[in-house]
Amino acid sequence: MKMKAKEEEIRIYLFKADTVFWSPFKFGIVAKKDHTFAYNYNRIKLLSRHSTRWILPHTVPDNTFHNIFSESKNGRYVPRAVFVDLEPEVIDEVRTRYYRRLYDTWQFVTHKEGACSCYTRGRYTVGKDTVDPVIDTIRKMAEECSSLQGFLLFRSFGGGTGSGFTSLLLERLSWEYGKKSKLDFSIYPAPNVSSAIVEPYNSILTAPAALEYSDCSFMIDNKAIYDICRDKLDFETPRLTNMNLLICHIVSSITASLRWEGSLNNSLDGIQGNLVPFPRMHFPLASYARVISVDKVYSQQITVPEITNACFEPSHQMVKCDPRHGKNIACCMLYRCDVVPKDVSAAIADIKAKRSFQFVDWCLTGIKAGIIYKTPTVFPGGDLARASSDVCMLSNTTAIADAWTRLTSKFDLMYEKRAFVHRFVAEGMEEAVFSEAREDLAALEIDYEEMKND
Ligand SMILES: Nc1nc2c(ncn2[C@@H]2O[C@H](COP(=O)(O)OP(=O)(O)OP(=O)(O)O)[C@@H](O)[C@H]2O)c(=O)[nH]1
Ligand SMILES: [Mg+2]
Repeated sequence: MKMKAKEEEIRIYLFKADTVFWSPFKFGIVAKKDHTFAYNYNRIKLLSRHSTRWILPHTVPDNTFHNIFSESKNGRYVPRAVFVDLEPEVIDEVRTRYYRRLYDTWQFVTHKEGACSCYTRGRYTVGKDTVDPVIDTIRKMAEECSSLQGFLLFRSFGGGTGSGFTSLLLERLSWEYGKKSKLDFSIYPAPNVSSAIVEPYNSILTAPAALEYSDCSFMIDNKAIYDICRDKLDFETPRLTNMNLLICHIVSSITASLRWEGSLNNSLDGIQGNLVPFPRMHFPLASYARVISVDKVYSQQITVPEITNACFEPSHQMVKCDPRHGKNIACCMLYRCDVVPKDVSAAIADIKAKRSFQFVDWCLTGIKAGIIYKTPTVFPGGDLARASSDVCMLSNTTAIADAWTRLTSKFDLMYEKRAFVHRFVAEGMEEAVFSEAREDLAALEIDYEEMKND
């Protein structure tokens, strides 16, 4: 079957740990090794070092991979990604190690010194010198696209680069590519995995830019991910690598419809069109099933009602909050499986009948479902067992406000004492920026509250 070429997207990685930098892409590629990305034999060989299966170029069915790969002059297919950090060390890991051959050197942009977990350094001082080279790199990549649809950013809320520099970058992207979609995957800080005490400050300070310039933000709460790895994958103390591999599955599931033909969320615009009725309320809660460890799996078969039900369990959510205390503004379920639509409809009807899943009155569509007829794959040697199907539920629920409230309470506790504020002000930021950001968040919390009581 000949499929239409999809519009291109550019992925921008601002994460810290080396694995996160490349693993979403690495996974994305491995996820498709049976089909599309088998194109360049050398590359597949490179990617499949854990795998015994070899893929031949003639298995490539179409050119849909162009949306996330560009073809270089020598016929290599290179992920359309830019890796950015204010310090060089972390990206050097990617630059110098095994996966370096996936990329061209100009795709890595680093500065000499990091933002030291300080929003102000990321945005106003160190970051200011880096933003132009980053924009130049993105422009170069964008010029190679025939029809750029937008950007996916991967960053943390808590880091100085993730918060400060990303705010600046979002602003610049909006100037340069006003109409293009910008979606972000943002790591939400958790005390047990956190590296800095000021993460609530950074998270709140970056919120105004996220509210204004990002079209849709998927928050990934490190505490939620940590708990899933501990409880479902049986890691006593999950490491970032374990957490990142799980995040890869979620990113892969949310973005599957961008890579493959499906009935729902076929473009970045489509995702926000289905999930974001109001521009500021753009923080859908993602829930993912099925997560089962390789050691526990007895059968690869799993039923549609099982995975559908699992998505409504708090233990499968990517952000800790209680959707039973909120109302849904929009909801999509993205299946990857070989099932027929009627099974999906029946599973969803069953959920509606059994559970209290409240929608705002004016949401007439209820739960929308889309199916991608590709079974999910797993990262070779990874923690998750292979499954015949998976599902990601994206619900724009007012309950996500709980996550913001947790951050604002921590912010308030510290800011009341002006703790650490001098560090931010010393870098040249007006102290008023703190209160302005906090007010913006207060307004968002009120918006969610009003929507819930509507
Ligand atoms: N899930 C996950 N979280 C991470 C990873 N690396 C860092 N974090 C979290 O991200 C937050 C800190 O962000 P970093 O990525 O270290 O910071 P940064 O954006 O590089 O900013 P600076 O280093 O301050 O310039 C903390 O909450 C960490 O727990 C990772 O690989 N996976
Ligand atoms: Mg860093």
